[in-house]
Amino acid sequence: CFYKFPNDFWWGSASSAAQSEGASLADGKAPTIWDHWFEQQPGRFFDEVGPAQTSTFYENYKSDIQLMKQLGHNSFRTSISWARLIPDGVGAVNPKAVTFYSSMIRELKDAGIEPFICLFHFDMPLVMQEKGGWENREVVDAYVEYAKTCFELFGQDVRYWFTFNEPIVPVEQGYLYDAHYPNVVDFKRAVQVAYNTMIAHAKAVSAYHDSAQNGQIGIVLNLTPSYPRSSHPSDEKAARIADLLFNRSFLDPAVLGQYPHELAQLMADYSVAPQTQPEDKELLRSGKVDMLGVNYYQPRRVKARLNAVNPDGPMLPEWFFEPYEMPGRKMNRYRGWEIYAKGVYDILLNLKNNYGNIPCYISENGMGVEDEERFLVDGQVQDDYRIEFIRDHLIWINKAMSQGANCRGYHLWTFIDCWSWANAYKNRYGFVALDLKTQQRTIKKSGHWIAQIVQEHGFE
Ligand code: BGP
Repeated sequence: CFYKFPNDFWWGSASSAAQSEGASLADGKAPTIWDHWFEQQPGRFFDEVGPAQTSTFYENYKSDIQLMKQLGHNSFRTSISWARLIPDGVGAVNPKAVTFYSSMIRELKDAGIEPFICLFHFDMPLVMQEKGGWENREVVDAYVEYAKTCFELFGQDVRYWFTFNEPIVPVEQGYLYDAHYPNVVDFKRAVQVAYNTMIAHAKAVSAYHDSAQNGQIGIVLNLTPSYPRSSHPSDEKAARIADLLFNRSFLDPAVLGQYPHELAQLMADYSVAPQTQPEDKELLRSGKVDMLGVNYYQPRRVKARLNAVNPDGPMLPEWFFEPYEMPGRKMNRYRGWEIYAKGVYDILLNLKNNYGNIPCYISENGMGVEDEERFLVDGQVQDDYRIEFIRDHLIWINKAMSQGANCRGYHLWTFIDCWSWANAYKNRYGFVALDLKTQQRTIKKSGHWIAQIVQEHGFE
């Protein structure tokens, strides 16, 4: 059987400014929360390679883009750094940043690679976080001005924009689970952050539409299908609430322009509803996306809560369910994430059936593996496990498409092994291996494999 993909399918990989550019305090760039956090916690990060260096894309973008071309890419997703473009968060634009991003985008276009550009990939400018981050509506307005600046500066060349990457991650990791800066654990504040992010998103979408540019704008969401342990009503209820909290809390306002009634009710019942402004409902309604980026790594399996929660402990999403480890599940043991390729099919069918079959792109999918040097043969990483991972997911994507799902592209996380927020360079994800000492790039087996798939528009 040949798994055929449309000739105009987008094939590529994804990265982000903070994780690939490096030069994090060079050429006028101001610090983000990541630069700040990294400095605060020496020794915490593997290898001590931080955002100041990462994979030196700022310096090497021209040759890296040629490498993308060699790997058959016809699209590439990355982000613009707000702190590089507008170092004070508001006001003056940094001319060196304009030169860099214009040149990078032009270089991609000249190589026949379509840029998919995201405006915010976790990298809050420190100066904005100091004003309260997303809890402060002033920061929302500053973001919208930054977004408009990007549309004006780069909108001639960029046809695909994303307002945010995985907006739930700063909410969970920064305001619930104490894993990212600002290390707050407070459900009510987390809800406010989530809500204000979506207001910022909706305003940016409307601003883009008002600018009458010739392109599309969307948001990248990490969708985690929620599967109940059993069909028992209490397990199903647990899965429904997990879905509400982790998926529909962003998916519904983004695509349908309103929050699910059940979610609003739940927030009210627990006295964690966000502060709103009278114009917000209309803002959300008029800020619906044109398309969606879907990041998919793993499903969420849950069961009804059996053990009572500690009422004196902080409120957490886990009050409503318990994680469930399905026996026999396939694991990526390096990252501790389940591998379940059918999840991507379930997401695409859900978008088809319940979200107007909105056009979507797989904006991230991938497999992080530790110590890939072990798999070196004649200087090339033999990452057959990654090929199998991608292949399995593509088969399910193909099946969803044959049933009418509106998926238009696939981007692997990531192009060149890159720096990661909590794990630095421990887990390698790329089509291209990076030697941290020399910054030398070497194409892995999967990189050659994808080039062939793109050329043949599919595989057997
Ligand atoms: C996604 C992020 C990426 C990337 C990826 C891999 O959530 O959008 O920025 O980091 O996950 O995750 P990790 O690097 O934590 O292994």
